[in-house]
Amino acid sequence: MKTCATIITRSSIFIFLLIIIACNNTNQPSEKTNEEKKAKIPVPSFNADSAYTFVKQQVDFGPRVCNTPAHEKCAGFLAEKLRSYGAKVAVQEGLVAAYNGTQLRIKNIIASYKPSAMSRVLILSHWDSRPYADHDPDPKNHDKPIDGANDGASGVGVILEIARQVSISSPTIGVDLLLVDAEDYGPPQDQMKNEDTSDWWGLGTQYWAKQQHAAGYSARYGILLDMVGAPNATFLMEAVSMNFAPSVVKNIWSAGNNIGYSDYFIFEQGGAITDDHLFINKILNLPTIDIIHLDRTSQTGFYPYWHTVKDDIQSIDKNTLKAVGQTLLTVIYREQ
Ligand code: AHN
Ligand code: ZN
Repeated sequence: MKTCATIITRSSIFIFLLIIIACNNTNQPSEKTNEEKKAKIPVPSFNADSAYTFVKQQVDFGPRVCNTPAHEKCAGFLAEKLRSYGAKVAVQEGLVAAYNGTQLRIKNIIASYKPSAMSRVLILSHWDSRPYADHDPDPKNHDKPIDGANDGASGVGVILEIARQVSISSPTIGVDLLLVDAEDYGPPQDQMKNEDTSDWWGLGTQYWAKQQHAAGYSARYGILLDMVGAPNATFLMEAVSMNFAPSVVKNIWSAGNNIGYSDYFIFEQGGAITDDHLFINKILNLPTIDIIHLDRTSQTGFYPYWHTVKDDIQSIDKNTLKAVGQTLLTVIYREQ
């Protein structure tokens, strides 16, 4: 027989449960469902073998130093490849003065997907290679050009594989892939030592930032890839990126960690680097970050073969290309 007390207890438990359900439906869980929805968006699998082939194809032209036939041929290869993956491709040609007065014929190559979409993301890397191995342990190599398998070709290889993936299945947002020229024509190590030489780097990016390929260009944010192919690379949270676009850095580092690449994307602040992203932030005001291999234990602060003749195809590791490429695809495809 039910007593009055049991009825009261039962109904109060019922009401209590209703309150809990009601609360659950209003507060944070709606955010949670958004996150959950995002996590269910399928992300294509980045093919590191394909990216590696793209790195090798660039290196096989020889050093892509401005004003050389290898540079000219590689530009044609890159533009053609991007066109073959269905992008709208623009080649921006220009003449810029190097630190030593040399006039450099530059080509910035821009591949756009969904060019009329308002919501876009910009991914960039430099495609030229440095004319001097000025950090080589052997001084006889200091005036030799480098292959730049890691310094240049690795970022471009990742970008070409992203183009291939986007051509197969389209993400919601528009994507611009920008291959900038003449990043690495800065003065050799022992010249102009006591001057600020920042503006002699990133010449192609400076050119593009002052006049984009499309009038009124804008994007939500930009991601620069620099030296993303060495074995066991460590990507510290570079200081210029943290200054101009901290939330973009944190979002990408979280995405990388969530899918298992915590050995690469390290939640530690690194130093400030004069790199292409600096000019895009300063000139265009477009929040842009740098995924760059920073190594606290090496002499230069970069990967050990930086600006040496050993920056060749042998120094490229597919695992690093995969970590960076898969993280980027995750970020791009989950952007709504
Ligand atoms: C300077 O050494 C001033 N900046 C490094 C940017 C760079 C060179 N990235 C690749 N090569
Ligand atoms: Zn370099």
